[in-house]
Amino acid sequence: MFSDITPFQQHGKLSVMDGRLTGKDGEPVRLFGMSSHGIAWYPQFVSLESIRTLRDEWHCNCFRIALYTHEYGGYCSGGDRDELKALVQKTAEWTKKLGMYLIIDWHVLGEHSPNVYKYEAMDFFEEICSLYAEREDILYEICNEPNRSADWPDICLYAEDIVPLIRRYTDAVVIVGTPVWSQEIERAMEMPLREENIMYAFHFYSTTHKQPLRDKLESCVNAGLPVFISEFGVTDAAGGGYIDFEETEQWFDLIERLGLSCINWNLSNCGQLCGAIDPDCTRLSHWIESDLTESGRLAKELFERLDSR
Ligand code: IDC
Repeated sequence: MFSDITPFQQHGKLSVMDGRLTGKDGEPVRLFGMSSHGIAWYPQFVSLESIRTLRDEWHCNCFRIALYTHEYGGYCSGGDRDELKALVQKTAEWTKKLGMYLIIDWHVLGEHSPNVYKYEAMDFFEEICSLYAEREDILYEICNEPNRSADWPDICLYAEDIVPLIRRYTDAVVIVGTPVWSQEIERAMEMPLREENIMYAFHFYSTTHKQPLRDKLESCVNAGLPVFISEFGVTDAAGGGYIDFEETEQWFDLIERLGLSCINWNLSNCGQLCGAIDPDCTRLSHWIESDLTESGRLAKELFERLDSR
């Protein structure tokens, strides 16, 4: 259970050394926790109390806030930008108060390429990073899951504009999405970005993704590629289906062995299996066992296990 020292007090400012996420004293750090669903749709699950619950009852040391860009009501598709930004800012105050790490996720998905809304992303990161230039507990995820025709050179074009802009304010860890819904990390290995403190996103959903992807992850990490699992599901890749406990077990054996960070999709009662909270549950924090879906219970158990090692 959570002790008197907060995660941020323990590890302080993070950096990437020799391909590993590293804390202030050079120690290896593993971040784990929940991702919000899109905050345009499920803002009620993002609060001081919900994040406190994740810290104190779910053993989490990190929270990811997902800002969809393209989907209905997203940041670049008719959403109320001021309202969305206000929730990002409130969340940054809450995680600070709780001593948790925060990932601000620019949730590229339906637009396929991060270049579609590159100028909006530049304005967003400029504003947010200038606000948080002094913060040492925030990580920036600049494009959740490039997909379809968005290849690594396209992502590099985007990152080469966004990362230097972020660097004018902060040397915080930046997580960069990779092609094919953040699975083709090998492309980043062939042609890494030149900036410091970069990690590459790798996402998996255990009912869909299996041993060949684990082999690839393992060989890339062993070759020194800095990889951050900024999203995983214990469901299929569409967020539903069923839970493959055996595959999930194998993923977590590997995650433990490689000392990787991992963030579960998602903290909401969205009604899909990947939503951690039961659709009938009205509680917004301090959930009891029966408030959780099967995947919510499993995620909580996985974090507890990671925390005890
Ligand atoms: C899904 C949500 C679903 C929403 C959809 C939007 O669970 O409610 O309608 O996005 O297209 C991802 C994405 C993540 C997906 C999730 C499940 O990063 O946004 O969420 N997933 O499909 N990558 C693989 C799976």
